[in-house]
Amino acid sequence: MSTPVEETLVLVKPDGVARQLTGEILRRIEAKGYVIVDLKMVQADRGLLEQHYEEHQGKPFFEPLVEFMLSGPIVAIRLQGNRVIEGFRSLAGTTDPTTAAPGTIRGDLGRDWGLKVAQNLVHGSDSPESSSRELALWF
Ligand code: DAT
Ligand code: MG
Repeated sequence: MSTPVEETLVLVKPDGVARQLTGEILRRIEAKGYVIVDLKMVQADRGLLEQHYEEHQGKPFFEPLVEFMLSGPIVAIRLQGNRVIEGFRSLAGTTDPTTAAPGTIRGDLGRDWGLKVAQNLVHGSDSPESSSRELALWF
């Protein structure tokens, strides 16, 4: 059985850019064999972030999340490969960086800084519907 080629949106969040981990994160993505189709550095605005995180509106971490994402530049990546949506989520690790598995981006490079929002270095789309929606927002 063959699997379709997919695209996903990856973001290196402001903590990843500020900590100069963009190269390390791209290295892991490329070492896995996924193809970087497009890439840019962006300073997001509130409107973009509110749309990007619309599923989280009303949650207690929503406003700190938007403020964090506004705090510095973000590297946005259009990534392509077979099953890349779940594959990148697996590379990234689970949301909480303290307990994300070692070997993952969040597990190896992230930690809890005692802030109101999980600063977990990367975003990856969670479904084909999300990836289409998010790629249209960012690219
Ligand atoms: P993911 O980024 O793993 O898809 P998510 O979509 O549930 O996670 O949440 C989006 C971001 O919001 C997440 O990367 C970090 C932050 N976040 C999520 N749940 C949180 C919580 N309980 N406390 C603080 N920040 C949280
Ligand atoms: Mg998510």
